[in-house]
Amino acid sequence: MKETGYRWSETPRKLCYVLIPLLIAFLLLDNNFRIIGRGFLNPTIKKYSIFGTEPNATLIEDQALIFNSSDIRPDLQEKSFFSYQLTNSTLYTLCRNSDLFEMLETIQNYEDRFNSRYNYDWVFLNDEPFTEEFQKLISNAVSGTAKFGLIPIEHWSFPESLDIDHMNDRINVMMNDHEGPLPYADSISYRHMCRFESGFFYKHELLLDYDYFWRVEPGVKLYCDINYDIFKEMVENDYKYGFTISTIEYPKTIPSLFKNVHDYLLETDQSNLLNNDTNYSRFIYDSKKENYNLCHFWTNFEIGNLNVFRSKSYNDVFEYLDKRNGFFYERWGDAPIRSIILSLILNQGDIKRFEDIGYKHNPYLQCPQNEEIRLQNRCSCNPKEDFTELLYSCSWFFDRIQKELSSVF
Ligand SMILES: Nc1nc2c(ncn2[C@@H]2O[C@H](COP(=O)(O)OP(=O)(O)O)[C@@H](O)[C@H]2O)c(=O)[nH]1
Ligand SMILES: [Mg+2]
Repeated sequence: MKETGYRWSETPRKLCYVLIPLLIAFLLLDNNFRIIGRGFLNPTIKKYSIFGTEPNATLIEDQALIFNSSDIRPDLQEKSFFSYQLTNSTLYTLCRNSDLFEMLETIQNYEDRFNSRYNYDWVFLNDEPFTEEFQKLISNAVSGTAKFGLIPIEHWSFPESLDIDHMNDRINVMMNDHEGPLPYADSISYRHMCRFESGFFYKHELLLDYDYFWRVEPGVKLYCDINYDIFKEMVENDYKYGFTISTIEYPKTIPSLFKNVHDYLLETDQSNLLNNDTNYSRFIYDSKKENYNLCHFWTNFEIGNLNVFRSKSYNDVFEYLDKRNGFFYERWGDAPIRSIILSLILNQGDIKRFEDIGYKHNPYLQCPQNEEIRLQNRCSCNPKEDFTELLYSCSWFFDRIQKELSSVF
């Protein structure tokens, strides 16, 4: 009897040794078989997968899976471990190999403030092949999968219709402006960059897999935690485009841009888009001067629905403008191009200003004015340096228009 009793009490104990670790492992995995909360650990643990299926799978043995459930975002806690699904989105950066160390700083900041909780992918594009060193150091810093792509030459070269001598003459004029040379006046690579970001990035094969992108540039910085899935915010509210800072364009870089937009609208019988309360035309169009008011979303921070950029309505306008060669004869920026097209083709409610985000691209900072938000999100920016309400910002104007129009409808 004594022996039998011993055996019966021993068996459940042994079973517990097997079942409890299994249960814990199960609880720590999300439905993509990724470890929930791994971002709260050292990012080096990111590539650990119990099935070892992720490339370069590494488990840093001494990084124990210390899991503090109070660290988990409230929405994850509420939704339970098993229902959280990432959106089909990626961070996206266009940069050069020489941007490596500035980029690493920015990645570390974006990971700390946001991505280490979600592990979204990050796509890097370049007009030259990324070096091995670039790929190694960047992959190590990104908590999701880092992908590296080369831009096809046809998306980064002069159009056949371009008259190079004429372009050089125009560059000379810009360089000798009586107020001094315009920014990037003589830069050909900057012109390719603006054209690529206006009409080609969303066609790159690495971005074709995604529905949303968040553009990030080397050197930019987040000043507050983003304690929610910003992509999910876009998807669930059906926002097509999100921004933080907006400002005014140098008119001398776009002397003929609006005339060309206007011609396009006339030729396609869509002039009504300029005097329309259902889209965002009021944000970009000065109806008294019948001209572009120079307001644009600052595209170094933008979150967008790639399907909008791939749409016929976006590309028809882009292609029309591109044929005018203003990217080269003048120095059209992707920000005014983007802002004009989106303001015309999107409907009220489609564009979101993320006023809760602390963000800086030199020289402008957006810093939340609400102290509660700053405390909650551990902001480190000085609210007195916020650009939003200043003269050259268009964000206060954007807010005013939103308010006016929402009271109309
Ligand atoms: N690969 C590549 N990226 C570029 C080039 N020029 C600019 N970029 C990237 O394009 C973005 C905008 O360029 P930036 O110099 O920051 O322009 P700014 O913000 O208008 O002053 C940044 O992400 C740059 O890294 C280029 O010639 N090649
Ligand atoms: Mg920049």
